Amino acid sequence: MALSNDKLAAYPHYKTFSSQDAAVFANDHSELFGEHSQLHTVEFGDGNLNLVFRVKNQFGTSLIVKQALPYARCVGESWPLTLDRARIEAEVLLQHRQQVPDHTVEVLYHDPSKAAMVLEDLGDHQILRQALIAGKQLPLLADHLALYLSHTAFFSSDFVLDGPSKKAQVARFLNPELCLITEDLFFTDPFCNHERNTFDAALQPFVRGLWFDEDVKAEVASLKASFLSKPQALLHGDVHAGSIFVRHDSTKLIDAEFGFYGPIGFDVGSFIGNLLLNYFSVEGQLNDSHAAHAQQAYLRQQLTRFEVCFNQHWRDLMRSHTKDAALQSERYQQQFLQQVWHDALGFAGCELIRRIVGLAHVADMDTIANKALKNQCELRALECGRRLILQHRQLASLSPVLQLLT
Ligand code: SR1
Ligand code: MG
Repeated sequence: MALSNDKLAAYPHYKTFSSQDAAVFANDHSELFGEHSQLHTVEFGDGNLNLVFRVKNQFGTSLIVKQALPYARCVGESWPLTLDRARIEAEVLLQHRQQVPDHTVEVLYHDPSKAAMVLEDLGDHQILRQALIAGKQLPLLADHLALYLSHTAFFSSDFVLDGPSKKAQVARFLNPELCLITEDLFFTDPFCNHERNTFDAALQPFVRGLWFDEDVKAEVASLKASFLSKPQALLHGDVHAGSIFVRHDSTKLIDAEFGFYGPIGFDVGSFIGNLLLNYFSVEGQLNDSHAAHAQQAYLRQQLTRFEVCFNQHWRDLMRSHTKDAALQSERYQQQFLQQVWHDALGFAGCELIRRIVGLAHVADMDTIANKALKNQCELRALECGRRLILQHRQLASLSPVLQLLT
């Protein structure tokens, strides 16, 4: 497919892959298939931005090829988007996999000039969002996310890297175009009457209330300022329930194209926000009230467990792996962790609101068939989001939030 788009100017070797191109790319850059393989390829990407192919041979061996398009897939060519996001994604995943190999998808090969990469196939896993909507309970989810988020953040932070190395990393992962998407969709659009917003008419009174609430707007402004100007660690940048593959005993993060150096609380808060979105959707998704209560109890338990495990990892890491002499101050370390939680709870509040009011919704809510019930679930989530935003600087931890949920 020939495209004319100035995002392509720096990419003379770029061509949007056909299924055949994806098969050749996977075969050329992996030993996995072997000489007599007959390859079958399907494009099955259902995300907002990219092409995703599964290339499989007649023996069932398979790989994933992911390629960035020079525009946002969910909107079309009218929204041009940098191809550099494929490089960022591959490099973030490679770095995160060094810290947490068990919970990061494996990048087998990547070619920035083609904006493409070969990934291990996680076909025996399921997207977390689908699992949660179906009422599945993943017992190790909180432990795994706490490990992933604490280790990836800590080892890319000032606690470990010296000034010049950290600044080189910050420069390598500036990711201005993808950050701008988050700056707009997460912090700006939902809090004003923006044309990209979409929400049901029944939510109008609540949403309009938000748009004119100066207290909410001031808190969101300070959260956005943190997102813009707090390069604490190399974030995944988009830890929603569609970026996490799960199996009963396994959890793997994928899709790190929004990666950049930002506030540690952003990834933590995005994850918490997504569990809360599912929590508020449960009554609309699960007809059996016993099953619904059990699912909500599971989600509260996982949120509690996540907080405990994250704090434990973070304190252990700060105590035993801090290289910077000044940052070894115990009092500073306590204050730092406290600040991460203040930020995280505020970001979680924004995630709750932007996924109901903004451009990019979540299936947890959108697939609730009964409209009145859907709006009831959405309003509860919006109210929780509003409170989190207003109170995040006073909230020292998740537990008072969870108490409000019971
Ligand atoms: C146009 S991109 C919309 C959303 O999808 C991504 O996964 C991010 O969450 C982004 O905000
Ligand atoms: Mg994604």
